[in-house]
Amino acid sequence: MVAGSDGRCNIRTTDKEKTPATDITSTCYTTVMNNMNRIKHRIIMDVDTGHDDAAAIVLAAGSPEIKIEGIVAVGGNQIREKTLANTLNVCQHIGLDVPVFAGQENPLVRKRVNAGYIHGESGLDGPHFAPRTKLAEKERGVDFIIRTVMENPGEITIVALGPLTDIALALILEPRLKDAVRHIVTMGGSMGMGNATPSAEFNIYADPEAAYVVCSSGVPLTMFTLDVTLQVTLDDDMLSHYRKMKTKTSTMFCDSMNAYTEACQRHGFDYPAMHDPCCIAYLVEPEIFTMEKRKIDIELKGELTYGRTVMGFVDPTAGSQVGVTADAPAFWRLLDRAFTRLP
Ligand SMILES: [Ca+2]
Repeated sequence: MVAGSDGRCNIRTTDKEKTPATDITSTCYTTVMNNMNRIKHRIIMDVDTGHDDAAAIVLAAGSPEIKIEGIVAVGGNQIREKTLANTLNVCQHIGLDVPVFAGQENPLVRKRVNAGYIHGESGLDGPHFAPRTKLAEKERGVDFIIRTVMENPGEITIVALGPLTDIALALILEPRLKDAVRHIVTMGGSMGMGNATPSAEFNIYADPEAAYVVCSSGVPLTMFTLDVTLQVTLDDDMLSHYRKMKTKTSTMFCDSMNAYTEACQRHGFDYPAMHDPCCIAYLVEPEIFTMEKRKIDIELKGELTYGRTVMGFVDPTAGSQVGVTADAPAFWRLLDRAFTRLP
């Protein structure tokens, strides 16, 4: 069990871990108190679920250092309607009772693109989900982000795992957000080759103008680019290790990763990288990564370089930092722990 959006014991008890009715109150109280003492970060996740987004939700839900205030689904890997459905499915499947909101459907300026060629027709091909009963909240995702951050100044970290459309729009609609948000941690960009184009990584390429708004806003920003996320890749041994766990969550992960692996191999990669979960792992255990302070600029005009992240020289005074190296075994240990805490 883990605590949810309001600190209540709101992971559903599964068949695997049934608790006698008389013990539920004291067990929940103890669990909640233990979790509240360990919480290091209150986060809003902005996702375009997505295979690696799903893994990031699992890692966050299974990490006692993290309290998820809510999840916003933005258009990205697939259209918003699908990323929202995938997010709701994942939350329902792992019993994560946090509010889920619809983010923006379209990028700020550019024509919409998606990554169905990797994540499939649904955006999360592979796992099978029970009929969905979990519903999205009525409040618009961007309004939820603004409201939650402004009501909790200095407390909320935004973990942005898709195109930065929602985050940019929130900063435009409420400029005070930049001083009220604790931190923005995002997966995106590349210092070397891109993956959507030779120059640009997908999340940035899918909404470069939004990335420009965020990176030029002066907000405390940490970016995990392909250079570091590609250091944490799945392989057959890891997949076999998780397949043996035979839990509801690990089975979803393995079914998802099988489809993701096949798609990656069709596009010239041996194994899929744990791109998005790196952001969660960093919050839980920052020592897993080495970082460099660098200014981050976004190329908006280049015909061949549209959406490229241009990193400045290492500069201890820069307001942003980028991941450089990852300790992959330490990452997998965190994911292992998450699986043991989920159904
Ligand atoms: Ca993503």
